[in-house]
Amino acid sequence: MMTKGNTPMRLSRYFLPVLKETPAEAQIASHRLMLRAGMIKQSSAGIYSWLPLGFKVLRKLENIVHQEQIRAGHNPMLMPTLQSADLWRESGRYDDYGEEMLRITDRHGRDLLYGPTNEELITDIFRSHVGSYKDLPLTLYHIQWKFRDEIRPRFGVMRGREFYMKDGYNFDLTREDALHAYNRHLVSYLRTYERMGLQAIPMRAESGPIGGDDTHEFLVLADTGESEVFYDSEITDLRFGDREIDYDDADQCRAVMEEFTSRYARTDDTHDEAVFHERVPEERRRQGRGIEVGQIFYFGTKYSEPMGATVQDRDGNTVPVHMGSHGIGVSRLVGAIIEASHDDRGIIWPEGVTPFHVGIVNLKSGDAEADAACESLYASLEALGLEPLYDDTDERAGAKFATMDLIGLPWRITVGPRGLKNGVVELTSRRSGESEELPPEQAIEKIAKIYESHRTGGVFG
Ligand code: P5A
Repeated sequence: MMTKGNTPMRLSRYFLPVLKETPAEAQIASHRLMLRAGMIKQSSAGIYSWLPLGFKVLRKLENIVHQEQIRAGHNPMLMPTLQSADLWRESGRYDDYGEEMLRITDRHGRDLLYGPTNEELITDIFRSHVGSYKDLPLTLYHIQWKFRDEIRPRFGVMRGREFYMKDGYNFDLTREDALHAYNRHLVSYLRTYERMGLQAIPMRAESGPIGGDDTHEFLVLADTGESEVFYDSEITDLRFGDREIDYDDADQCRAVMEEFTSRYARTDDTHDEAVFHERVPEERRRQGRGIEVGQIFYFGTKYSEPMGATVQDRDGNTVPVHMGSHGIGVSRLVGAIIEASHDDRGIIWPEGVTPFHVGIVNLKSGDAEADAACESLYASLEALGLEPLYDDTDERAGAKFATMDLIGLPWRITVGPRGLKNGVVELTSRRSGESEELPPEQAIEKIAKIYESHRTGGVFG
């Protein structure tokens, strides 16, 4: 079992500044709950500090993204946040991008910008090092902070100005190869979101400032989503599940892409009421809202041509490479998961992304037997590579339960003198609210079993 990077924690040592009051500025559940659970603190409009609990979830998501990217054969790397304006002048986007781009001048009077995306920077790296079709196909990606000076940052991390994005870029010899890369990304994204406990539906969308005609956005259905969506209800029955896929096999990737995109599903930018009515029977027509958690693009030679990113093909001709880019809104996903999974009492983390696997509540801190039982549970869980959060404080039981419910750990073990007399602790599911009494060893076994299929290990683990 994987133990790398695990951090179990005692609440008495943890920085978890939960709020009793509901912050007035927060309009949607995820924003309210992230503030109340002490996950983030706004530093200025659309810019947040990630406090320990929020940071831990962000890292879990990042880890899943890395693992699924690497599984698909993509190369992890890291590019800077600040970029030279000159590169963007080469592609023509420096002027086109508009006021969303934060422009900076350094002490020598050179124009820089805080990257809103990295098509230019990666194309520059590619053209400096790659010259032959033999080095293709190639996909490079990183997970890095981005800045977009959104006119109306809102809903906490959902529409931030500074936000964390996984952005990947594929380089291929032909349009056909690049479409394989597109489909490969679509498949790997389906897997990625499902591991996070989410259903994200690929929908036809507009490409905006990134460019190209082929693009899908991935949307999580939620009433508070910013995008209006129209879809065939059949699409919500599709699951990627645990099927094995060979990402190098273009036919396999295409088949999955077709399965998940053949039914009508569009955002309002591309919605066509006539086509909707023609293709979808009335009882299956749905209109709703969604949160955009990712987008994939194929834009051909839009950047490679003006920037001279070329390779020699098999016949010795110099040709511009075909490219696409693919983004996952990692910080937005924290909010999207909460929007999709919470109740009146707080967050309910899916097992795949929970900051701690299980909470241990000591009903009588200071009682020698209760303390010893909790310590033993804590040590056993840690030895199994799991991350418990142990509430060892001397708060009242009610307050301890309220905090556990608010921060949303999927499982809680409650330990008290009365139960211990009978040799049992209580195991409670946050989602169903159901509890069962069982001996501590059995509670541990059960928790270990639940998490067997949700092991994320360390970064790249
Ligand atoms: C694809 C990667 C791009 O930028 N270039 C590189 C392409 N696509 S995108 O759709 O514009 O952004 C990718 C994802 O980033 C998230 N996102 C945001 N998250 C929080 N706050 C924002 N202001 C914000 N803007 C974009 C979205 O999830 C989007 O799908």
